[in-house]
Amino acid sequence: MKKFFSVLLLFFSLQQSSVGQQVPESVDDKVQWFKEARFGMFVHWGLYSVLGGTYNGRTMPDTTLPNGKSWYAEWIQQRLEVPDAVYQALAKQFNPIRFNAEDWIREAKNAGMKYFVITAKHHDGFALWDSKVSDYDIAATPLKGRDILGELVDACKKYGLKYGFYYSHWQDWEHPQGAIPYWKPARESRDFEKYWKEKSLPQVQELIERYDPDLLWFDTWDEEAKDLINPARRDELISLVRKLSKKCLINGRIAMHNPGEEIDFLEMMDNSYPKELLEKPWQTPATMNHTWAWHRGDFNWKSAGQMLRYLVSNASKGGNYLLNVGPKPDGALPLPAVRRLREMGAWMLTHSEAVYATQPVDGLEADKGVVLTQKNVNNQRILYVHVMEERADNTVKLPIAADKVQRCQLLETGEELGLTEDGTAGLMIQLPAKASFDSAIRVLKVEMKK
Ligand code: FHN
Repeated sequence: MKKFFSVLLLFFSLQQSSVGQQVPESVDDKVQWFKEARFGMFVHWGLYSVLGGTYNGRTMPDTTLPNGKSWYAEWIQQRLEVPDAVYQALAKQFNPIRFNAEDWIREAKNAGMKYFVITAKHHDGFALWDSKVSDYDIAATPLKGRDILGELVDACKKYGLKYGFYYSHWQDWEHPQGAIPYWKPARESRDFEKYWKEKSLPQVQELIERYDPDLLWFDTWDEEAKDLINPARRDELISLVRKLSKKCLINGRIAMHNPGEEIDFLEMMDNSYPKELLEKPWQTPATMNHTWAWHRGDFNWKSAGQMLRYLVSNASKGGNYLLNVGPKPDGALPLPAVRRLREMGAWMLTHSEAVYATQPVDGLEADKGVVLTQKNVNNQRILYVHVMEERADNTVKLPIAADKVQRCQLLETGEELGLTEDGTAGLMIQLPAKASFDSAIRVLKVEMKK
């Protein structure tokens, strides 16, 4: 009897849960595209790419140095103690003869990505566009005269991707008053406000006025930023962006320690995946290997299947996955990255409807290794059941009454799947023979009766 009531309770809670009940808000909502996009490309590319993790015979990580343990390649100037003048002279060597904006954006598009974010300026302070505010920019390289960001923006428009810029508003290792890592002796006359007014705010203004981005990706990551990026400066920057653009989204890492209410979406820490549903739209910035920028000795490539599981699992919690690629100094994308993008794109080709514009399913417990997304199509509730691991008995159980289900198919092929009512667990879905699967995640499409 007790069992009967708990099953009844489960059926009832499903009816009351958010399954398919959330109709997307108005499309006038400027964050709407972000809430539906789920998958984007992040690119870290700049002078650090010329070094690719090695300087003067040392390769990161170099534990003989006091702060050499960490090994993101874009941090090489600090981690391997490259003298500022030596580092800045790399501008003369930044000559990406194989760079082709359309090649990059086509790879993103074919992978199923809906937006693109590139480091317009990382912590080293180098601007990837011809900036009127600073001479430490693309015009100091052999690319003088080329508008790299403009070419990427045009390609994004051509292929229908939203686009945005990473801008390091806090750390700036070139401007004498920009923030530097905590372990460096403080600079003589620390006047962050000077940097803020002279470089940070004007460059953000330039980026918006010149390229009209859909989002800006600011970067802080812990308490270390809290004195310099205090609420007054955070709000000043937000006001500037709002004044110049009606559409530009702002991420939470503008002030990770205290993002406030005005940001548009939350940014997780690097490669971090929340366990809970969150109040605001959100995304995880993630790497394919360890580093963000290209590192010749980083062989820690995640598999495409693993990254698809992150993507789908984020989607099941209402979040996006911003997956990074670190192009080589000549402008080519590393082949292991390209292969993974294509593998992910192959899966997305037949499964993307279970990812884009889906909603989390709150209050419905799925089996271990199974996650759920849902959407409403013509007033019909569709439940997507993502089977992330092999199942010993080749079945999936769902706490749903069988008579509420109109049809259940394997999403990729349309093959109808057998359903049986399971007395204790609700619905038992029989998967086709294991041999017929070769993809990382199998998705079952469950159409509920109207
Ligand atoms: O220090 C940066 C790092 O280089 C990289 O840009 C990441 C991307 O999320 N953000 C900072 C560390 O969290």
